[in-house]
Amino acid sequence: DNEQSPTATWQAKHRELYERATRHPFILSIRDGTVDFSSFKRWLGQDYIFVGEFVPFVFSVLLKSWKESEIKSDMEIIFGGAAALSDELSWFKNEASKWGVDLCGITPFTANTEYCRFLQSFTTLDINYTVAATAFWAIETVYQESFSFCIEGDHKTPTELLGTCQRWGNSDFGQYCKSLQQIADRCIKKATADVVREAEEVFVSVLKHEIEFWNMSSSE
Ligand code: HMH
Repeated sequence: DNEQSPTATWQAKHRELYERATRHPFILSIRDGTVDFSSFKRWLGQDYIFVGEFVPFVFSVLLKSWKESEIKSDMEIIFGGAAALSDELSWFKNEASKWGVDLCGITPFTANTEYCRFLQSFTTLDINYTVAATAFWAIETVYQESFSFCIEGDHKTPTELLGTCQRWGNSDFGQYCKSLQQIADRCIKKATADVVREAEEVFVSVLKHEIEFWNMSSSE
């Protein structure tokens, strides 16, 4: 119900953009088994760089929740996400060695650099908790919705990629994204009109960055 969830309203309002981010041709190609493994390897290397920048972003959201949230469980949920990133970086290193991707030799593409700059703007500028929590929820949810689609129903996802899809597509990660959505919704409902507008803009920006990130991965 839209009154209950401002973020769900935005997902519906920006449906077209949302679908382009969560049902991108790259994701569809994984699901139907036609994915080009060199595209997958490109995505892997680029996402490793992204996650390196995502770490300080998530810790900045954690810090904002500690300063600005009166709900203790927010910090616990965000800290859970922050703590999981250590494991995630190890996963990338392990996956890269399996695929013969040299993580030291990777240069970020423009779409990645721009997305990372966007993340950095949250740590350097005075962006409030509501807006940052909205961005955090959106970033995680695009991956969750994309990769869960590759492992549900009648998929033909290559066996070699199932682990990757499971990483973000599993139901625990789905539950974690729902918790982030509840945090964002609660903050948005209490926010001023200006902050609500800013949060919606940030949601749209995340979708655009995610689309560009997939484009970069799938094109040669
Ligand atoms: C580009 N978006 C991108 N990379 C990720 N790893 C996530 C979202 C989810 O953490």
